[in-house]
Amino acid sequence: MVTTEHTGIEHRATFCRICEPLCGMIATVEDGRLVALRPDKDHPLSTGFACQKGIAFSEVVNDPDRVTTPLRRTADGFEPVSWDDAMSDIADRLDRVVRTHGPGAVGWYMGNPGAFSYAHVMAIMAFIKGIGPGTHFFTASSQDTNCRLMASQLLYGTPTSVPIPDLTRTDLLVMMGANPVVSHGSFLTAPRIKDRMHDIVKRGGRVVVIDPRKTETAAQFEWCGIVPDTDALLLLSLLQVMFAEGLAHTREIDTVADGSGWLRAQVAPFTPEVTQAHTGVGPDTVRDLARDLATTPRAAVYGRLGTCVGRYGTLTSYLIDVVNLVAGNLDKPGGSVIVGMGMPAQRLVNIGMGAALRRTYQRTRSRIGGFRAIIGSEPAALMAKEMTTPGQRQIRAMFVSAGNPVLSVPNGDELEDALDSTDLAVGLDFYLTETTAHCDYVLPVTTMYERDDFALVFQQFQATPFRQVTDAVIAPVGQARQEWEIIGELITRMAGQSRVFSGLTAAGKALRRFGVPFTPRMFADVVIRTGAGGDWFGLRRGGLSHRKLARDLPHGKVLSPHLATGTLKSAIAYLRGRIRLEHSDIATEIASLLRTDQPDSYPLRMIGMREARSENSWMHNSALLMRGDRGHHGLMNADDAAELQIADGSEVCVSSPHGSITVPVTLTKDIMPGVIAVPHGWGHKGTGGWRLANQAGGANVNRLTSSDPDDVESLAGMAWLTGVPVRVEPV
Ligand SMILES: Nc1nc2c(c(=O)[nH]1)N[C@H]1C(S)=C(S)[C@@H](COP(=O)(O)OP(=O)(O)OC[C@H]3O[C@@H](n4cnc5c(=O)[nH]c(N)nc54)[C@H](O)[C@@H]3O)O[C@H]1N2
Ligand SMILES: Nc1nc2c(c(=O)[nH]1)N[C@H]1C(S)=C(S)[C@@H](COP(=O)(O)OP(=O)(O)OC[C@H]3O[C@@H](n4cnc5c(=O)[nH]c(N)nc54)[C@H](O)[C@@H]3O)O[C@H]1N2
Ligand code: SF4
Ligand SMILES: [Mo]
Repeated sequence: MVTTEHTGIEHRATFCRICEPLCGMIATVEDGRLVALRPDKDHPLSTGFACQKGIAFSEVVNDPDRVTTPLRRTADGFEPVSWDDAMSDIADRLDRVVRTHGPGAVGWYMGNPGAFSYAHVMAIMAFIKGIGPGTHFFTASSQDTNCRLMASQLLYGTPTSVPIPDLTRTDLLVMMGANPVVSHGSFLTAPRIKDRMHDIVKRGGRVVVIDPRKTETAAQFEWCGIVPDTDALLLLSLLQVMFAEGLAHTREIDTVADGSGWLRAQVAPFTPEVTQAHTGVGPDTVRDLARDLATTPRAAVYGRLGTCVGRYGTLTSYLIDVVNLVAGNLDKPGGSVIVGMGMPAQRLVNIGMGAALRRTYQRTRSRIGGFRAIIGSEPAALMAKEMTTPGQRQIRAMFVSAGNPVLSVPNGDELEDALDSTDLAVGLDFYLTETTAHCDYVLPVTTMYERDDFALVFQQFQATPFRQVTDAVIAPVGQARQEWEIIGELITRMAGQSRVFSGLTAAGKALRRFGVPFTPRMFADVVIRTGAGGDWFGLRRGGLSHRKLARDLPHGKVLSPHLATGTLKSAIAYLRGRIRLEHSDIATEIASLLRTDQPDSYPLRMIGMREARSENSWMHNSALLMRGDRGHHGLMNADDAAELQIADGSEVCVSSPHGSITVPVTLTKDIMPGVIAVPHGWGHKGTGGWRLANQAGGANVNRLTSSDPDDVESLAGMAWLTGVPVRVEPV
């Protein structure tokens, strides 16, 4: 909707895409320039809420440090070049790499903001498919969600069926490894999530937060402290109690799942007394929680980043769903629910997709470490080694879009050298970052407000089913272009020179012959029209299409007040339509749980910590967010610090077997003994072009994490980012 106050000023309804709630925003546009952002009061779910980052985003759009022309690296820095020069040189060099070394010499890393642009994701898929078999693909998900997807692949046969807690109806929410008061929720799209959690308490329910730190979320609800990276043991003990005390909903389990006998035998040794020594959670607490979960009619366990980035991410994610199943809470109102897109043939779509993705998983192995591919992606922790290790499929041309892996992936130093060693490195970003500074070309992209959007990836994680699309609210700043346009042009240029992409461009030509140039929006339209609430191309009167949403419903539309339940079968991709509990890979993980121990010289465990005014590595250049001289600091237990003679606010040296950093620490009682929390995304050091961020500096915490294949989680290739053994010393 556009309201014109007086000539030149417009207020346009749109939505924020920095993080997952996708809060409604009103953009004030003056003479084509985005001058302000404010929360949209008419958005049915965020109802006038937006966080500081969302509001500060106009500073990113208008940042004087923003890259707005293509840049080429020279011996002494970067120089602006024309799009045509940049694209023709990139196409030539890429063509040479593919001709000489084959498609396996090409790699792409897509970072977190990529997931918020459906067109960006689609274009990369087309690119990788077009280059040919063996092309390497990495995403931020191997530092985030791949194990959650893998657990779904094991249980339901497809990584795309991921349950979420039915937030608006639950009476007991157990949150493990998530801090939504700061993060605003993840794999759970729920605007005003903090309010929705307080609603649970208001209706007489409870929210229990299991976390090594008494976080901003834990402080507002009930906190249960846990030793980092031991959640799998806690979950096993919950299951042990449920089976031993006859609380397990056995009839229900056997109706929907195969393998309950196997499961029961697996969990039997893990009594709360056995697990307590590892988790630090007392047997009474475990028994009470098991009883509450199994007897509260509307209860759900939800796990997120903290349960994904330890050494057992897949096992832990698997066990969270299994606890929900055994407690009788899967696919129930107020329980844990797989949402899906609500397509009429959802089950058939899942069966087809699940079979294809399972086949890819079985057939592909990463060159380094032999890891299997989760939705076609490899472990990013091994990306540098894939560039530097000679042999077939060594990466020689590397693309990085919407990511800053030098700061976000283990061993950034190794990655900097690796990028420098390639024949071609190209970054698609609107900043010169610690990563893109190592690219031969940096191509300027539009920000989210300079492109149309439909948050495809997040539709199935909505706590309240909802649809919204947006047009671009301003034209691209400077010479910025959308990723899909850049990739599309590269595909066209390459197809002109070699045979790669000829299939894709033929399909594009065929469409154009019918008078329809292909745009990603066509795909979004099909999804909207065939999904829940869609118009089924005219068959359903009053239903939604992209056009209708854009034209008539600028603040979006709630599809129904609550999630649909009783839909489990359509989410299962196994032909039998039943959940599979028994997996030898899971048994192997369980067997290895008690074997791992802490090296003596690294007695503490490091965890991560997100901050309200940061978004991973990339919002440290906004004056609004950096006000008050913000800098990087860790958080340490006051008793541990006293023992080490460390004073509040002093600098400490944190070392792991892989590296060391120096960072000031704040002391607190609100963290488990033996644990230190250090935020990631800092460590700006002047290679990047963001001046304010560089001034703030900080340390790259991922110098402490491991890029050794032995430390990568075996089932989903997850980086090990929590519970990292460290030593802390005063400096
Ligand atoms: N303000 C802000 N918001 C963000 C981001 C940001 O950088 N800043 N990043 C966005 C991104 S990319 C994501 S993926 C989401 C993540 O959102 P969340 O999943 O909510 O993740 P975090 O906020 O990192 O919270 C993870 C919690 O897990 C705890 N933890 C660490 N190790 C363990 C463990 O072994 N067991 C248990 N039980 N807990 C553990 C940590 O103490 C922490 O409180 O946030 C998004 N939102
Ligand atoms: N130790 C530790 N490491 C972590 C984590 C942790 O908790 N602890 N968290 C992990 C998680 S969950 C994640 S998601 C990753 C994030 O890791 P990455 O995605 O690799 O890094 P970001 O810092 O999010 O960098 C995003 C980049 O994208 C650019 N950008 C923003 N919007 C757009 C856009 O629309 N298009 C393009 N082309 N570029 C854009 C920004 O300028 C920035 O340079 O970090 C992971 N690393
Ligand atoms: S919570 Fe996330 S989506 Fe909402 S305004 Fe803040 S950054 Fe944007
Ligand atoms: Mo993430």
